[in-house]
Amino acid sequence: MRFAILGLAQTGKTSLFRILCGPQTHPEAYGAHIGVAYVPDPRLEELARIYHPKKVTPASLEFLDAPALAGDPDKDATVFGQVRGADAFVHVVRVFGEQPNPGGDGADLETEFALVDLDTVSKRLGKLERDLKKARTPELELEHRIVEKARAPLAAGTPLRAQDWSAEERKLLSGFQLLSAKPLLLVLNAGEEDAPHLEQLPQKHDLGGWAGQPGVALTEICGQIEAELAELEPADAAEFMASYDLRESARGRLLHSAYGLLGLLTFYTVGEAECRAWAVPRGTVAVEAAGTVHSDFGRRFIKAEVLPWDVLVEAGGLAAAREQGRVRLEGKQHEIHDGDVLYIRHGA
Ligand SMILES: Nc1nc2c(ncn2[C@@H]2O[C@H](COP(=O)(O)OP(=O)(O)OP(=O)(O)O)[C@@H](O)[C@H]2O)c(=O)[nH]1
Ligand SMILES: [Mg+2]
Repeated sequence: MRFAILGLAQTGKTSLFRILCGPQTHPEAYGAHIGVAYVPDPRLEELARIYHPKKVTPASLEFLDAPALAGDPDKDATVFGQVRGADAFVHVVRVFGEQPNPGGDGADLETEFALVDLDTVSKRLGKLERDLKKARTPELELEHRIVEKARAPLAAGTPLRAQDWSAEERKLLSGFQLLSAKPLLLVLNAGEEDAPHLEQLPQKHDLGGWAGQPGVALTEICGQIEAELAELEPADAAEFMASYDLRESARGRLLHSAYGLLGLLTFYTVGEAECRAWAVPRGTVAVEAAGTVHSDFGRRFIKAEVLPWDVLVEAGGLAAAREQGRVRLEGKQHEIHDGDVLYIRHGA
């Protein structure tokens, strides 16, 4: 799952990227960088205490630090081209410095998204109408109906993620990689004077319209301080946080929001070699989960042994949990729950 970090120049995009991914990042084309953020997970730590594995691998999300936006759809076309394939966006807006206008900056990007999408959709409609004149197939008519349905809100400047879509409509629209259809995490980046009362920022800047919108999450950070924090040892970090009256590091909060926004859950695989957490969408079934772990496991799936992580911890291991009859044997279509541990049985 990949998030692209967007925002105007000097709003704190790279600071946020460093908070999430640390210093190990990979340069991409056109000045963008890609990094991996590991999701802090106390449940995984407890599982690792039983197995003492060689390797502990938390779930991860990818972030792309995109070049600054100019605030104009024509000038921003290159950046939008780079981030189009992301699963969701993080929009960093400035709340520090001179005359911050986070609500306005947030709304401006929504307008840009809608304009760019309107262009994509209008071009597609033109093509569909030409094709329909040649042959009226049910497929073309269906696509025409869906694309036409998307055009109306875009023309009014409303993002597509705020609309109700059926699964069929969603599937078709996802092929167009429309910007305003993707989930959005709006990050208010405040100055250090706001560090002790970050949660009051949405009220202070009148962001009422943003909170609670479908497909939108809102988080406040103090980017500059927390980017420094991300590079300290844990003991130094605690002291540093206290000195700024910061209660919780932004990293955990941001990743938690990102997880919720994408509707993800975590399942685990355990063993002496590796204990690992996996992030998958809610609704994932056993055979899909197996395929995430290894494509061969998905193809040759037979059954999965499933038990909640805390039951495994209480039993002290999979063998003991089996003896106690606390492990269920599940088939391909069994829906995975957050916190499940899977032991996948597959053919050779
Ligand atoms: N006061 C204050 N300044 C900040 C904060 N975050 C960023 N800045 C300032 O903004 C500058 C740019 O921060 P970056 O994280 O590099 O911002 P960016 O959005 O990546 O910048 P560009 O990539 O150049 O568009 C920093 O050098 C700081 O001076 C903050 O939380 N508070
Ligand atoms: Mg930058």
